[in-house]
Amino acid sequence: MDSDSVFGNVVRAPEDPILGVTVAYNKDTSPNKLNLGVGAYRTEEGKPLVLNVVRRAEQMLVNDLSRVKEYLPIVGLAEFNKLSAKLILGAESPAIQEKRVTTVQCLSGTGSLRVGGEFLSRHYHQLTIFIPSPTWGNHPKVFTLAGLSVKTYRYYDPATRGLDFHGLLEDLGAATEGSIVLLHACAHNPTGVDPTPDQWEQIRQLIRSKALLPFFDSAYQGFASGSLDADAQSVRMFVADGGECLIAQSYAKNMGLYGERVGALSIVCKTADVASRVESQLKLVIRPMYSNPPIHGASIVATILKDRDMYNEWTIELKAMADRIITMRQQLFDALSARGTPGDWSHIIKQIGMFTFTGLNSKQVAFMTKDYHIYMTSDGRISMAGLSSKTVPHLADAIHAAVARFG
Ligand code: PLA
Repeated sequence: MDSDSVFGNVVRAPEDPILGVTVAYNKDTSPNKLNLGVGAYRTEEGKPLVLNVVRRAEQMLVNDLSRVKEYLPIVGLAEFNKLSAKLILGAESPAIQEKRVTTVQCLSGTGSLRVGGEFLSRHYHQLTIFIPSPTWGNHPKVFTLAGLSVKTYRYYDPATRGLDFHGLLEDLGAATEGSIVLLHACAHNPTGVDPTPDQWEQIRQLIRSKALLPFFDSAYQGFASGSLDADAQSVRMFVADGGECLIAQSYAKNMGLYGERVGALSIVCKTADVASRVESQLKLVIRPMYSNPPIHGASIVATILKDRDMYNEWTIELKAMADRIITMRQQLFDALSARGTPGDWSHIIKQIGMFTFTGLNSKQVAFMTKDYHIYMTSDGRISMAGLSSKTVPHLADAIHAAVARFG
């Protein structure tokens, strides 16, 4: 009997709004089922992809018998950390040369955000973090548990399906001095709407003038435009002004290392001395949390980033993934146009990155899941990376029917 258990009064928790979509998808027995929930890249054949260059790096690691399985230091693999900072800040970054950047290896993007959040809650004078509305569903949970107090700033305007730039400036302008501001470095999730370079510059000026602290979430470097440098421009703009910031990097998407949980947290400081003291405190955050990070994923990344040929091979494979996603946008847009689906669907080709924020409502989404076995998050976000030329017509039929039914 339940009542005999010391856990008898535990209430069943709901599934995660994103990862729970995969749980439901896995239970569906339809041969036509399609998972466009979680942002995971699939090939034209609908299969998960391990990059060639990653396979090659893994072979090299396996063949190298001098490699052992000892613990990494608390901050992770030194070479990986150095190369990660270079990747996001640029090879010639003065901040790196001046040793003002501390980088620690963390458990992918999520772990980097969490470690950064806990560091701030212990050592920063302002405990409020502003996150965009909407944002990745895990952000508020990560930062609340890290001990920060979460507020939102306006970001997306459903009427224009674009950036609510005026609202953003107004909300950040009204934020208490020193507040932390979470910014998506590129390919904003879930909206696919990014500020233009001019808008970024205005955001930067506002943030600096109010001494707000930028915390970048860079989960999609290379996935938005296909160029690693172009997708890092927002971050580099803020680092170039000499000010301080935090950056959480993930290799889940751009190297397809989802399950390896490999990422990095960089904190750009004013001086080398501050950076080294900050690092000493990051170790005190990490040690009681998971002691030290895993070795395999970081070794793959370091092997690729330090070898010119492998790096080049990676950029080509990365661009191919980004291009395939962009092609899917065009195909879906064309398919809806061909069907004469009511409404303006041009946002499908205008939005950037892994996701399209379709504007479909939760009723329409539920209908598409029930009648068409298409799985997506209830906010109407679809992972374009999960789509292929073969499945576009099925999705277009479903959207068309959903709009006709609940338009
Ligand atoms: N930040 C943003 C903006 C993300 O979209 C994601 C992943 C992460 C961080 C964390 O990724 P990582 O810890 O795996 O590096 N978002 C996914 C997956 C792709 C998820 O929800 O966990 C998504 O479907 O939104």
